[in-house]
Amino acid sequence: MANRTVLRTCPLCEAVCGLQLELDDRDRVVSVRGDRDDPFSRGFLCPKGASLGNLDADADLLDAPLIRTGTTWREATWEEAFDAVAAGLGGVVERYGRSALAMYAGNPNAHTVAGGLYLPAVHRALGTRNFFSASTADQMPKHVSAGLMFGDPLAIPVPDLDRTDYLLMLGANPLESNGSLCTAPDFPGRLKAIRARGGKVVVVDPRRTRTADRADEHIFVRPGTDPFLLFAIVHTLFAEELTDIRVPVHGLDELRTVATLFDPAVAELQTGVPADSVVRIARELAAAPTAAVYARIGTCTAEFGTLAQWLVDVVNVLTGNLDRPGGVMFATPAIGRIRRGKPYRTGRWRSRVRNLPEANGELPVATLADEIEAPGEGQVRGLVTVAGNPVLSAPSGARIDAALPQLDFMVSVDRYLNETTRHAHVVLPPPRTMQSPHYDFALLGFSVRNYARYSPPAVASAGRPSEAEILARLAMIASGQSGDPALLDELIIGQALQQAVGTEGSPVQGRDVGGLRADLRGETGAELRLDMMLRLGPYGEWNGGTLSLQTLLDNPHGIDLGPLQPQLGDLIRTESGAVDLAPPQLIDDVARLRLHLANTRPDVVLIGRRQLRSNNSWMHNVSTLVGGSNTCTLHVNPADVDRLGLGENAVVKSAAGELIVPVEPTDTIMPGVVSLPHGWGHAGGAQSVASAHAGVNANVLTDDSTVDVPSGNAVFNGVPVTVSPA
Ligand SMILES: Nc1nc2c(c(=O)[nH]1)N[C@H]1C(S)=C(S)[C@@H](COP(=O)(O)OP(=O)(O)OC[C@H]3O[C@@H](n4cnc5c(=O)[nH]c(N)nc54)[C@H](O)[C@@H]3O)O[C@H]1N2
Ligand SMILES: Nc1nc2c(c(=O)[nH]1)N[C@H]1C(S)=C(S)[C@@H](COP(=O)(O)OP(=O)(O)OC[C@H]3O[C@@H](n4cnc5c(=O)[nH]c(N)nc54)[C@H](O)[C@@H]3O)O[C@H]1N2
Ligand code: SF4
Ligand SMILES: [Mo]
Repeated sequence: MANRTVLRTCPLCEAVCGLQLELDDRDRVVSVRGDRDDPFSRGFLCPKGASLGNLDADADLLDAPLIRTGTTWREATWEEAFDAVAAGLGGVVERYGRSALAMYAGNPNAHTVAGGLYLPAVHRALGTRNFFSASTADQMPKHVSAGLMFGDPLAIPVPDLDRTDYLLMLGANPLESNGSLCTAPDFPGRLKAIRARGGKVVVVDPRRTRTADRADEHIFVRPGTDPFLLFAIVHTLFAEELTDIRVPVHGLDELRTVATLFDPAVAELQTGVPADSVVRIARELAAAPTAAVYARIGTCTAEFGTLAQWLVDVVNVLTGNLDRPGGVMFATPAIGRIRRGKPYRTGRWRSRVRNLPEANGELPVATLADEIEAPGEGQVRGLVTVAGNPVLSAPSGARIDAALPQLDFMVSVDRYLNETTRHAHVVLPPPRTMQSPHYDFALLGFSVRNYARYSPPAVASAGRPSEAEILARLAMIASGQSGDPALLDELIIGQALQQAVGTEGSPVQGRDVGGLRADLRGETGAELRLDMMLRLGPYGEWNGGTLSLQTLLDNPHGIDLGPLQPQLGDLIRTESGAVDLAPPQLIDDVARLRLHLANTRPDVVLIGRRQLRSNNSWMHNVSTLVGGSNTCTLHVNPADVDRLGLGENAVVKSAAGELIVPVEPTDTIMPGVVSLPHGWGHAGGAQSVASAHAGVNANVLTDDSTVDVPSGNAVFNGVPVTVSPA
């Protein structure tokens, strides 16, 4: 048989590039290219996408479920494994009740069909409030800020990259990360295009990154101090009467009052950015025909993460750039948004041990170890993890590593035995990437152009359940049901259609549920559900449009759905019906920021960084990706190397832990700041290549006792440390 060509979306990062792969007669990937006919990515490909074949062929990927007794693992049949899960979870519930169960959902759930469609069912079926995810080690401050300002935690505006005249970027390095909460394949090319059309790009980062090298201007900022910089921009816009508000707002006077406290001189002291630069940037933002402020992980995983995200959108509103072409805009994904009726709130319940508020139905991962360790009613005894590695990715990771063995039962859905899943009693491995379907339920809601693309599985996974089926089985087990997991899909479809026909203004209002169900096409429950969601969505066949699953199957290169459209009026869900510029919760948190003014500055602070050929903790087992610049080293400014007398290795100590790390002197990092990438520290030896490039776990140093208060998000940047020669 000859080789065949397969088109699919790359599932490895938020850029959602279209790929064209060649498979041999044994279904092995022999080449990967960017899909030139994808209207969104137009052939763009990065080294990770190019290695998708190697990743898919990794010999250390699990092919069968594993069951552990003591320190011994054995392969099991799927029925045995599900029985062991039923006994394990059931035992915990019987002995301690459902409040002793917890779940941790990791980052790849944002990329998988199973994560998008079946994770909520598992969560509901577990019947516990102990839900944790990578979101509180990542973007929870954005959700809380969007929830409080716009009334909808998913209404996160993205910079309109292709039309903006001025981009101010803080704490993002898309030349390595390829972008986040801003789905934009070929982010580097889109940045270049801004400058080519006469626009300006300004990067604010404690490191002179590859992104900064491509910008018009780079500004060093002290880690964790972005809110002071942004506040000073707000201050200047008011003081110089440069505001140009074009959307309905609430709380303007209160905002103006708090902003008087934070002038550019205060910002200079805190951030290290000269006051005249701050003033100039405020003027440039106001003068640009269109401008967008975009801030990402460097500003989210910080002590004042939510304040930073709020101030970013405050600046976007004050300069007239919210919901306007060339400014920051909201995507209109093909799968319509779920409109929430009630105004957004956090703290509807609190964590048992530290009394931390819930946000978006989640508790902070920074308190996961507390909940497992602290005895008493509600102590976590049973844990389900899906696509996550909190031992390497959560703050105080070493504490989690020590806490997990105390659980009565743990089950992990993961392709690898790694630092976290090695503590499980049962591991349920989903099929490989090429055997899985792909649709970006989450990421296309944060896209710089409206777009849709579906990839059915390219290779059959005979004899093993899809990840959707694994999660559906878990949901049924957790709710004490048995039978065919397809029943779960029918139940969900039935409920969704029932709701749609009963909703005023719905495109199918008053229609017959049975008739609608009969229209749906798909080979699996997941496909049927996708078909339904596409048909109901804003471009859907049931909504006067053309989209259904079949349309996407007929257009395997993806479908361009046009540039972003203004839509704030339809989207806003605040009580006032206007953008809330001064949510009480955030104004309260400004008091915490003011207290910070009195703190003495630590001698050295730690930040993170991302590496182009890496992906959090799980791509270090691909030999074509590791090595070279992709190694775990501590970036230190040469002045600090001299001052601290550092040699080849350094001892780095924080309140949480201590590491010995190889030193890499570089003037790309500010003096007084050191940077260590996360996701390294491979232990346990189950992954052969990763073990040979182990590195150290940066999250031994990060401290789970500090969180961003409004969101509960972890703090990875600006961690006080001491650095000395090893
Ligand atoms: N110090 C520091 N720590 C950080 C960060 C930082 O900047 N600095 N960044 C944080 C951020 S932004 C994030 S998102 C988190 C990530 O935190 P996590 O999501 O906990 O960690 P990952 O390393 O992404 O782990 C993903 C896991 O999913 C598995 N996996 C991959 N694909 C699939 C799949 O299709 N199905 C299933 N079931 N499993 C799969 C992998 O084998 C791996 O075990 O880390 C956070 N931690
Ligand atoms: N190659 C690769 N791509 C990835 C990932 C990966 O691990 N590797 N992870 C994916 C995930 S889960 C995510 S969330 C995204 C994240 O995508 P990005 O947000 O672009 O992440 P980073 O590349 O870590 O860039 C963050 C930048 O913030 C800077 N920084 C640190 N502290 C501060 C601060 O206090 N203030 C300011 N202004 N800047 C600061 C850092 O120096 C760094 O350059 O990337 C995704 N893409
Ligand atoms: S940029 Fe992201 S989506 Fe595109 S090929 Fe690379 S890893 Fe895949
Ligand atoms: Mo992330």
